[in-house]
Parts: sequence; C-alpha cells; structure tokens
Amino acid sequence: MLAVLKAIENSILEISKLISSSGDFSYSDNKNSSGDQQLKLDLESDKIIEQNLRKLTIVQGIASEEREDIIYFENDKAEYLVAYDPLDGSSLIDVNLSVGSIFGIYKYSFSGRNLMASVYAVYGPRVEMVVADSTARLYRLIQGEFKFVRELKLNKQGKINATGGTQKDWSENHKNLINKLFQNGYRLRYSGGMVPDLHHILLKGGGLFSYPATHEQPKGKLRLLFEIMPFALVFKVANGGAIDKNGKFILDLKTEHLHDTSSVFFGSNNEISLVKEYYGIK
Ligand code: AFP
Repeated sequence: MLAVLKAIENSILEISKLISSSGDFSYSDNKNSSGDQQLKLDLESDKIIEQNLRKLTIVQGIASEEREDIIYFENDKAEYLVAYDPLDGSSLIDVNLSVGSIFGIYKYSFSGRNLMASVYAVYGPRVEMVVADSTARLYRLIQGEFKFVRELKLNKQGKINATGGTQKDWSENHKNLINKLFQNGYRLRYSGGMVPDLHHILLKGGGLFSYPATHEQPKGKLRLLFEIMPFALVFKVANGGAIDKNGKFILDLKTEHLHDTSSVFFGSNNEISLVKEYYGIK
C-alpha cells in the first residue's frame, strides 16, 4: 500500500508542475464516458498517473474517469485496483480557480466495501494532499516535499452550505433543505470544483456539500468510484457523514457500471441529520 501511496504522491507532484507550467488550457477533440469534453491537461494528467502506477507489481489495474474501461496491467494476482479522477473541476482551470485529483485504492474489486484508502490533492494557491484510511491526514507541499500538517476532524456542525445542480430542477425537498440552512445562518460557498468545495468544509470543520438528484439528472452528476466513494471514506474517518438521497451510506452503494453516478450529501453530523429530516428518511 505504501508504494501505491508513493506513486500517487509522485503523480500529484508531476501534475502540479504541469498545471503551473502549462499555458495550454485548450480542449482536445475527445469526450469522456460522461460526455464531458476533455482538456489536453486532463489527458496529460491521466497519462502521468498511469505511468506511475504501471511501475508497481502490486497494482492489478486502474480505472480513470477519463477512460471508458478498466485497464488491467499484467499482474493478475496483485491486490490493488486504483480508480481516479486525474483533474477534477478542470473546466475551472482557464479562470484560475482551484482544481484537484482524487484517488480511491480498492482491494481486489471496485466496490465501496473494498475501498482501503483514498487520497486527494488540491492545486490552489498552495498544493495540499489528504490521505485517508483509518484517519484523514492533511499534508502541505513545502519546498518540493509534502509535510504533515494535522489530522482532519469535523465538528458536529458547521456554517458552510455548498450545493450543486441546476436550481430550477431541484426537488421541493431539496429547495426546503437549502432554505432552512440559509435561515439558520449558513453561508453559500460553492466554486463548482468538488475537491476545493469539500476541502473547504473539511478544513473549516463542518458544513454541508450536496449534489442532489434532479428531474434532469435522477442519479445526480458525481461519479461514485472516482469522486464520491474516495471522499466518503475521508468524511467517515473525519467524524462526518456521506449519504445518498435515500440515506444510504455511500460506501454501501453498489455500482453496476464503472461510471455510475449518485446523488450525494457530505457533511458534519448535524447537517446529515437535517438532510434526513428534509428528505423524509427514517
Ligand atoms: P468538471 O470536471 O467538468 O469541471 O466538473 C466538475 C464536477 O464534476 C465537480 O467537481 C463539481 O462539484 C461539479 O462537477 C459541478 O457541477 P455543476 O457545475 O453542475 O454545479
């Protein structure tokens, strides 16, 4: 596992250099499985990660948000499978907002129950990395090296409300939930990049991030294996919660396809209880 974490750390260092040195934020001619137009940077970041993980005999294969299928390496008996989103929020890169990379390290199969560890990186004014297994640990890039900063723990309640999806398509439940949060004094913080938006809540100690199901997107937008499940582990070990619109813990959800999506709510405990109340979940 340590070797996998090291390969991920090296990939993050290379991607952060690529982002800060590249002047080319243009789109390629390709679309990914979710129908998003791919930036050249998405594809280059994807290649960096593949090259680093391919060197390891303990990795059986990889699944990238930028590719249709799992790529198996020639290590049939190897323990680990890695699912990743090489550059999440990349549509924000041309306006110089923060973007991120997300990794889930699974054992033998891509299922929430088999998620052993997750890592994410935020490329912002600074580069930060969070590694989660039985705890969630924050590292900061200082003079070319990641230095441990602190463990992440959420308070019972926070003040931030970050919600996505097209507002005109929100359900009545979701509208009422969001109104209640604002009535209770929550402040809106939403950049449109899942990684910095969740990092914000985790570092400030609480709040709610939601990407609901809507009529247009009944299964939400965010992808389970590459985006939501890795963060579900982070929120769990940081004393928070991660549920879908039926109140199911995200890591208990089954995926039928690699690119399956789900509605999702990440937050501290009081906010997760409020979601359950407003969505009528017993
Ligand atoms: P991009 O990678 O296409 O920029 O999408 C980012 C993202 O998957 C996630 O990071 C955001 O939380 C979410 O989409 C934002 O979606 P909306 O623009 O619909 O709010």
